[in-house]
Amino acid sequence: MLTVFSETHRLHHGTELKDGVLKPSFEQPSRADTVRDRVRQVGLGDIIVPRRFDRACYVNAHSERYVAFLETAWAEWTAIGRSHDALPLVWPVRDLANQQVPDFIDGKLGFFAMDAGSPITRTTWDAVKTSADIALTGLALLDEGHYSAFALCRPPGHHAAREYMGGYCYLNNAAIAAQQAITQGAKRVAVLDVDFHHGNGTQNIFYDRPDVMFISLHGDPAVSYPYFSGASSERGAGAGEGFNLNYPLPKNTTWDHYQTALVDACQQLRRFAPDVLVISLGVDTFKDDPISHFLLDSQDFLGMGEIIASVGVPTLFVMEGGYMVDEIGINAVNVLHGFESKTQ
Ligand code: OKP
Ligand code: ZN
Repeated sequence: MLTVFSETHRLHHGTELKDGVLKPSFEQPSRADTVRDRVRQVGLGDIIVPRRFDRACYVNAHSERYVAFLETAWAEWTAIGRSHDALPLVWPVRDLANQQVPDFIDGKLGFFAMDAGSPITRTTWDAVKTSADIALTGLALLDEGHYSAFALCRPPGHHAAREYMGGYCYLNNAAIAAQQAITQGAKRVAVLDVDFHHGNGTQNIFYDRPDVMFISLHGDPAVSYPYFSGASSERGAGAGEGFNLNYPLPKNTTWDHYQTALVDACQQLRRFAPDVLVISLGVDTFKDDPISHFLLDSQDFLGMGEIIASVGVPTLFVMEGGYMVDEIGINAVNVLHGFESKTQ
C-alpha cells in the first residue's frame, strides 16, 4: 500500500485550551512522524509526496466564506498587533442567533469554530491545505487503479464541518476526498469513522445526502467530546435519511464489544455497496490514549483492518486522531496490515 506524506505538517503546532489552561496541543508534529517511521520500518510500501490541488476541491465540502476565513485569519489577527496563536473566545450558541458573519476577527473566530481546540498560527494554513492535498492524492491513487492507499494526514479533519473548525481540525480531509470521488463520477461513497471521537464534521457535511453514507463508532457523547453530536438518533435528513449511522459506545469499551459494532457497521456498508470507502482512521481507541477511554490493544487494530477489508471495495485510509505517540505508528499500521492480509 502506498502512503502519502508531507513534511509540511510540521508547520502546524500550537496550543489548546485544556482543563482551563492554555497548553501545548496533544495534536503535535511527532504524531505524524511516528506513523511515517513505522510505515518505513515495516516496509508497508513506498511513501510519496502529495500533488497540488485546486482550492475548488476544498470548497466542494466547505463553504466559500469558511475557506476564505481560514486563508486570511492569521493576517487579520496580526493586523491588530497580536502574535500568539489565534483562538476563539465567544460562540453563537442557541438564542444568540445573529447569523451575520462579524467583521472583526474575534467574532469571525467564534462564528467559524466549535471550540478552542484549533489554534491558527502563521503557518497553519500551509499545513492544513497540504493535509487535504494528501487525502486528494490518496483518492487519485485509487482512481489510477490502486485498491487501497494511506493518506497520512496531519492536522486531522473529521471535526471540521462545512463552516467550522474544531477539535484540532480545519479542512475535513476525508470529506474532501469523498466529495472528490462523487465529483469524478462515483455513484455512492461511504465514510467509516473509527476514531474514538464522533466525526461530527463529516456527519454535518453529508447529513442530507443519500449518495454519501457516513458511519461512526465513538465514545458516547454523554461523556465524550464533542458532546453535542453522535447519538444513534441522528440518522440523516431529507433524502439523506437512513444514510447516517452512529454507534455510540460506553466508557471502557473493549475489542469484544467494539468488534460487534464494527461488524454490524460493515454489514450496513456492504448493503450500501459504495464505489469507494474512505476510512477516518483514528487510533485513539487505544487503551493508553491520554484523552480517550476505550480499551483496544495493539493486536486489536489488526482485527479492525481485517473487518474493514470484508466490505470488499477500494479503500482510502485517512489519518485522524491518536495521541499515545509511542504506539500510534504500530496501531495505525496494524490496521493497514490487517486490511492487506485479507485483500492480497
Ligand atoms: C480530535 B480527534 C477543546 C479541546 C477538547 C479535543 C479533542 C479532539 C480530538 N478545547 N479536546 O477526533 O482525535
Ligand atoms: Zn479522536
